[in-house]
Amino acid sequence: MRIVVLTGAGISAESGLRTFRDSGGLWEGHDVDAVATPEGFERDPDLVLRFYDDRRRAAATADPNPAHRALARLERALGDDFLVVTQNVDDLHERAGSVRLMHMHGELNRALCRACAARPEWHADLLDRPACPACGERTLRPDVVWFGEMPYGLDVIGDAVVSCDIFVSIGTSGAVYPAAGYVALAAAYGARTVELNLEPSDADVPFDEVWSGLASVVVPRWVDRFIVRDTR
Ligand code: BJW
Repeated sequence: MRIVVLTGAGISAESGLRTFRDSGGLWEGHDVDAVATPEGFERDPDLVLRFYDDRRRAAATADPNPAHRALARLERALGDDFLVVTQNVDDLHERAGSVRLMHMHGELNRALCRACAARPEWHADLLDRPACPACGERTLRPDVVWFGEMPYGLDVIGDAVVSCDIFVSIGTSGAVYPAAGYVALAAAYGARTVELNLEPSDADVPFDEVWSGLASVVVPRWVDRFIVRDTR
């Protein structure tokens, strides 16, 4: 049985990281065009670098919650038949123990060099324009995928989505493509589709099964269906 899990900001909300579109969300006070487009970066790089430096620091002090840990537990049980595709740029899945993981919208803990396209691991601020470790140019930006840019790993993700038996969407509003289209794709290829969210999202097609509630509560409950005994 193959399972693909798509996660969004809602899974990290109870770790203290704000979501994008909920009331009080991250982009209140920040125009999306200003901080999440290449054009916004060209217009005001300091604003964008400061925005991501702040978020990198916030993510570093956050801890994985029971939802992240439950998915890592399920991966240990299913091995290669399990894949987490996250839209999140934090590293809470890997710190919970997930290994089979795709960061389709990039990672806060990587930089992207606009001169040589290197993608070094990066944990420090970018605002002071550090040099790229590969080419020496001071042309680093956050390695995150902004609107109008191509997400990472689409071939691998697409293959996994069309061949899974169960597709699960956790804590995402279904407002951003191509991720938002995966539920329809999985359903078209015969997968059972499941949504775990605080409230039903805006999906293209109805899910077969909907579990409403906090991720920290419903994700471990859903995972426990598949695991007989794992005390780690
Ligand atoms: C809880 C909870 C709790 C709260 N427990 N739940 C049609 C097809 C293809 C593309 C497009 C299209 N139409 C438009 C496009 C272009 C565009 C797009 O989608 N625009 C929309 C505005 C319509 N997409 C793109 O530009 C993408 N690139 C692209 O399309 O390339 C060409 C291409 C074409 C065809 C095929 C393939 C490629 C790139 C998108 C990049 C998005 N980047 C961002 C920023 C990343 C860096 C950063 O983090 O700053 O990614 S935008 C932002 O939204 C971020 C997120 O990953 C993403 C999704 O947000 P998410 O995770 O869903 O968060 P929220 O806040 O929206 O929802 C939170 C949810 O949690 C809610 O449902 C709550 O209920 C729930 N929740 N607390 C459980 N405790």
